[in-house]
Amino acid sequence: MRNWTTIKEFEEIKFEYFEGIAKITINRPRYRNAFTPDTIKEIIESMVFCRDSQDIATVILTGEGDKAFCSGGDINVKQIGGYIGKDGIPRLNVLDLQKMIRSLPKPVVAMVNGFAIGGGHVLHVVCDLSIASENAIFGQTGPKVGSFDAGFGSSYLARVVGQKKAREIWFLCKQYSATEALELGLVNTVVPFDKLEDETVAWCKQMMQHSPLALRMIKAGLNAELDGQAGIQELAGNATMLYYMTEEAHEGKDAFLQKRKPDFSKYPKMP
Ligand code: S0N
Repeated sequence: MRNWTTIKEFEEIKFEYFEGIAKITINRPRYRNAFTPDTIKEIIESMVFCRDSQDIATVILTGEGDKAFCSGGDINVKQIGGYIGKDGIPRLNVLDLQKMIRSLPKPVVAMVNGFAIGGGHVLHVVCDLSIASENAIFGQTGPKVGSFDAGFGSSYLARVVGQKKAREIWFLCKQYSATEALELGLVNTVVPFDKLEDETVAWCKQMMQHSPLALRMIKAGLNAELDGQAGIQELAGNATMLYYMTEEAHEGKDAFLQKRKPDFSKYPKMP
């Protein structure tokens, strides 16, 4: 057992830390870890913290218990126009979270400990890596229960498993075992439930031996290929960050502040 320390107390999630790894656990096992708008708000707040923290290199997303990773939106609070949280406003803020997971400049690993269904399935799909326990079950239910995710939940899924399988997953609303998910390339590996956290932490630790900037740029590049202007913006933002680390960029800033003409002639023009 690892000694996870609580980063912040929340009502619907756990947010914990261990040796460079943040773990976000959806903590609603009574509802198979279905999310409400408030669950999502708490995860987004935690993700912002992970993004800013110098101590956090990788993030694990999981669900409490041995039954479910996440069973999607909490159908009890689904109303006309979206899901209702404490503020009474209907929303689909899980879409904000999907974008955030994809653009977080650190690896996000789904530790799939049971059912990953509906919007919960989409959450694992948008994570960088998925590590599943043998009892994990995967599937979309939208067309059966009156919802659908035609965004990342369909288009990115198709990039992962191919167009035919993505259509099968959505049109037939079948459930897939962990072994089937592995064969589909939907998850990276499958381990016994009692090894799930060990394996996930081992993968995180292996990534943490590598250059965080290299991982960040690879993630941005893989996103950019799929995400159009938004993907280019993300990749370009990383390039700008790197440029800001150069003397050449400082010369422009210094010249402006010193009220002189910048001298960029000394900087290399790489082939
Ligand atoms: C997960 C399933 C397969 C587990 O089955 P199992 O083990 O037999 O347990 P159950 O007895 O069914 O469940 C135990 C208790 O948990 C409650 N519960 C389970 N899932 C939910 C849920 N999603 N919401 C609320 N409660 C849930 C059960 O009701 C039960 O309670 P009690 O004990 O009181 O009977 C099985 O539970 C299952 O199939 N669940 C439903 C899964 C589902 O259909 N989820 C999809 C919901 N929709 C989305 O996720 C939409 C995604 C989304 O947010 C979105 C994104 C982009 C664009 C649009 C949308 C959109 O919302 O439309």
